[in-house]
Amino acid sequence: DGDGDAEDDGLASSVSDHANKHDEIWADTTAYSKPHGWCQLPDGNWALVKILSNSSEHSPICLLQGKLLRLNSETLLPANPDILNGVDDLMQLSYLNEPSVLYNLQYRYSQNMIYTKAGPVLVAINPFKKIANLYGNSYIQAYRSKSLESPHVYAIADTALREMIRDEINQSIIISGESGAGKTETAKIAMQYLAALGGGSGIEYEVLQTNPILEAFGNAKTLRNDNSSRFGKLIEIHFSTTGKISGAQIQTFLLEKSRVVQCAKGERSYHIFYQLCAGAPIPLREDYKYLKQGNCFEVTGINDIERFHDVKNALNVVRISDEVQEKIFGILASVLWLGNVSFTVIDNENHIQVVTDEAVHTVAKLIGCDAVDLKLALETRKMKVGNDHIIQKLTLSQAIDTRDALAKSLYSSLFQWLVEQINISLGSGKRCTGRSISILDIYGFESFEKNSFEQFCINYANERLQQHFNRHLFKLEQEEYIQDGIDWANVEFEDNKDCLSLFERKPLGLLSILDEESIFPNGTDLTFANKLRQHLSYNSCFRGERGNIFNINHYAGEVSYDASCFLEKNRDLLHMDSIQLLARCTHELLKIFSSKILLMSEKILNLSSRRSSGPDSPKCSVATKFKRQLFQLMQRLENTTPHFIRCIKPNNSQLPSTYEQGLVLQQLKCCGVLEVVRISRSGYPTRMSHHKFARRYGFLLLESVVATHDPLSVSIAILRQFDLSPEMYQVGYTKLFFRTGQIGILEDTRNRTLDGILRIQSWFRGHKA
Ligand code: AOV
Ligand code: MG
Repeated sequence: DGDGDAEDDGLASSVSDHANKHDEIWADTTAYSKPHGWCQLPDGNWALVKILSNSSEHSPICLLQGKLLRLNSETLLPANPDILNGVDDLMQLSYLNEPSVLYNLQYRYSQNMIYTKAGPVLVAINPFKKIANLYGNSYIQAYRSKSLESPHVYAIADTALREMIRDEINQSIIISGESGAGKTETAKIAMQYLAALGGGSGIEYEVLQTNPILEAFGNAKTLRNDNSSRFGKLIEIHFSTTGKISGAQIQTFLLEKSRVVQCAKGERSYHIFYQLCAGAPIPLREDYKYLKQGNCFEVTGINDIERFHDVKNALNVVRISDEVQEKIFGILASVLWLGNVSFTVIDNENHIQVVTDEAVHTVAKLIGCDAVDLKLALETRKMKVGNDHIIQKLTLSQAIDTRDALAKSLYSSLFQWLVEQINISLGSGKRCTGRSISILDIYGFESFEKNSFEQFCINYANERLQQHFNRHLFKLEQEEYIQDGIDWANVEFEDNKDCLSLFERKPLGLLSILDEESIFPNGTDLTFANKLRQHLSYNSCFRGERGNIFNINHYAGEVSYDASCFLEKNRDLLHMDSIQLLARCTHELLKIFSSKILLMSEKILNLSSRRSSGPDSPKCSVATKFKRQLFQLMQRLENTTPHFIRCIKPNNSQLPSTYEQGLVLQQLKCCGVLEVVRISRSGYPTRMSHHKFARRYGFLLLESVVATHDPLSVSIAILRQFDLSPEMYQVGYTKLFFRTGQIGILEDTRNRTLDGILRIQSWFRGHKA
């Protein structure tokens, strides 16, 4: 074996060749009789090495791509026997170390097998390309009939459907993962399966057509994902007692409003704006300031004109008439034109006047009000002082805020209203008589260079979801042990409760301090950040920095937040003058919107007058409302049987066939897959039925008990003969449960014995000849 020289210092040079060639290393999975191991290369990637000698006194000598190396035994991790190559469930791996898991996933990924089970969880690695022979009707039927059983979203949806009918319990499919990992696509694939199997009445087509609408109005290009969801969504699909879809209901969570008026370079506002402009005769997009600031109009692979037709078609399907669609587009246009409304400073106190130009007139025309009224609402604010009303002139920054608040409010009201219309069409008004399957697709964990209030809320939501994930997986895992009757002391697990309590603690948690500061007359983003530093530094998940900056150590990594605009975004005020303006508009939808907004703000005013605080009671702050929504969501999910899908992003460039080990590892670790694997390691990850075990290893027995005994006795005899220490396995009613690595020992002996038999056979053949 090997003809190179053993070199102590050879690693660096041979390794540098290998850094470029690691694909080859991964591909080198030919049968081996010597044990293999993983060694970490300087670039952080892992390479498979053959271990030639491994004694206790000397460091092991290994063969890496034809070169002999002496490695530090601590850097060498055991590799799995090759019968376990590319197994479709990570639980089958004897060694669950990081390189083994990474290798297994990569091995499968390179063969377009993007789905792998990690015990009860489905891991889905984003292929960033269309994979042939994976989706569509014939595959749906194959999973239905169980002629295909490899891991798949279809298989998860099928299990959910079966369990819903069998157990008469509502189900949920919970999809998580970082931004761009493939959650929204996965949700659609699951919906496709449910629609195909539960179809018939035609309502399933309507359910599917909600996707293009919500994506147009709620998704946008970000630096992470060209089609990033900027809202959370739970779609509950209702089934009749016969298993047919009878309707659906959609609940959305906190749309990112700020994107309407502001987005980073290289990002876009919501797709629908570009679709609308692309459909117009002249490309108007670049004339709109709200769209111009991202300096990004086209997205490769997205045809805005085609999408616009799809959206219009989908709107028709959910019974939104052409006439109403025109009204919707009118509101969208008014939002864009609002962004073009500009101001001139008229005195040295920075007071302003609205420039009377095309923009103001167009907005007024579109929303159906007098241009003079619109100008007044943007230039001044009515204030109540004692019993008198006074009129206050706005400064430039106040006027810009007022204008942007109006635009944001118009857009988010439109979004809310659309969801309501869709729900009416999907028949959520009717009572659901049968059972349901809910699919959860929220915005994934985000960490940008600059993270604001939106990331704060998004990451908080992911933190909540992570807790739900942890609890259920520990529970499931431990239930299997108990079911098979083995001794089992409950496993303690590290959860993210410290981070959640950092957010939720009262009175001194992130959210309560934010609310406190939001109603405090002298509160600013800086005083908020200072209070955080003052009160939260004890929590290991919090790290205060200078100025507005603070860091939170999330389950998925540390994120640095900038508190600028936190208070304003949390208050989310639309001034009474703007609300009254909308109420007076002749545009029909705006009347509906304004009455809703008014209702909300009256609630706020009532609450606050009772509490005698400012006009923005913390009871209705954005963060608190969001927290309440999340709690309700968790309660709803608790009443369902969950099915988890973890989406993984294999590279940050949205490229096909590019698997970055470090990036995948980081997600596996932080989004909990390695966590599940870690729990399994402390438990008994390898399970084999007595029958299979007896057949595979029975021939190794010295006494021949095989013929005369049942599989259970044979299994026990094998375990005795190998002197496996009792804490390394458990004998269940139907299966054997092994600790990590144990089956590898048996497998090695089996291979050596088989090898010996083969050698003896060939020796005999040689001597006969
Ligand atoms: P996300 O929902 O997880 O991100 P998406 O579902 O939008 O991510 O996926 C991002 C992109 O990856 C899609 O637009 C597709 O191009 C590609 N993709 C994902 N899954 C598949 C698949 N199964 N087959 C082919 N391409 C796929 V976010 O919403 O940003 O957190 O907020
Ligand atoms: Mg998404």
